Amino acid sequence: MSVKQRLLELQEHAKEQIKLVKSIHELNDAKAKYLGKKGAFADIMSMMKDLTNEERPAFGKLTNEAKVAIQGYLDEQKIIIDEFIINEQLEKESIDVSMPGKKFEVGKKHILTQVINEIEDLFIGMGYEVMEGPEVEIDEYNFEKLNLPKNHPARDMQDTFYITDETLLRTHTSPVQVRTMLANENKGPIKIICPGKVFRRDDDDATHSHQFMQIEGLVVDETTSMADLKGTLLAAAKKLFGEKREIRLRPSYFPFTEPSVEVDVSCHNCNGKGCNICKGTGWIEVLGAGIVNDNVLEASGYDSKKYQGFAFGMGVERIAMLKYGINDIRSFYTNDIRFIKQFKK
Ligand code: 2U9
Repeated sequence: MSVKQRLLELQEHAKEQIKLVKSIHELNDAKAKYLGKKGAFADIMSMMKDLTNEERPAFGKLTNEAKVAIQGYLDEQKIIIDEFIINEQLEKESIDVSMPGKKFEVGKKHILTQVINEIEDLFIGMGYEVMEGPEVEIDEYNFEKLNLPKNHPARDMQDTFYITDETLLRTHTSPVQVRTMLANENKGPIKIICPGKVFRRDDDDATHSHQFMQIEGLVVDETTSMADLKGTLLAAAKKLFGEKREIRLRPSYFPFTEPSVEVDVSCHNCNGKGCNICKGTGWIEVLGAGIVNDNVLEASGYDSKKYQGFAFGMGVERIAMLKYGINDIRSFYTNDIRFIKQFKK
């Protein structure tokens, strides 16, 4: 067999064999088999010694052409294998869009946060600013500047957790109003609500908690009157409990307001006819309020001859319990997921 025939045969054989190769690993083996040092060409090269000097260049050219052709088959097969691998991977990783998706639990705001946000929104709508302050307070801001000097009997109702003789866990958010008045350098008008956590020494039961949330409001201006207070609280009651609600004020006592009132809202359950929620009276007590005591204005640097103001305070848990029919204040804090999950928005 001539050298040329041997080369053609080898090339043809390589072409057929390389077409059958299915992986990169096999392709590397094929490359070694045909083009490697000890590969198929080694035999042919040994025929070189039997050739004349004239025949050798033509032989070299033919050998080279055969090698280039075989390298071409290897390259073509590599493209085919690469494509096959990618297709196989795509097939494996394809997504079945008709499969149901993974369910993600979306968290909700705690019901107390929802009610606080609702109350904040309604007062912001009336031009109020929201102010916050520290839960650990000094006696001076929590009591003294609110017309509750040491040994005042009204302090008994607001016994609390003391850190030192002069620092304590605040019993109401009123010190935030005090801080706002003190910080107001030009002693101009104020219109704020102050939401936050407060603490009192109490025996916990269905309606009492040693820790609860309050929202208090304070308006200070030159002509603020009881009529403004009543209009403001009526608007708030209607937004919170429905447009049909009415309010009534009953005389009361707080050291920081004079006169003071307790505020009832007509029952949202029976429209004032009398039911078990309003204990047959048609009215439900929801907040306390009054005209800011002159001593309180003066203690924070306001001229009580020029300024007057009104203030109000409410317990957020009580509002939430009335709105949503919750019968135990402890439910807000015991973190039973079945309770929390009921108040999805
Ligand atoms: C300043 C001046 C006056 C805040 C007020 C009430 C009436 C009130 C209670 C409601 C239920 C507390 O959460 S509760 O137990 N609050 O009745 N709070 S007037 O008066 C202020 C506050 C700050 C400087």
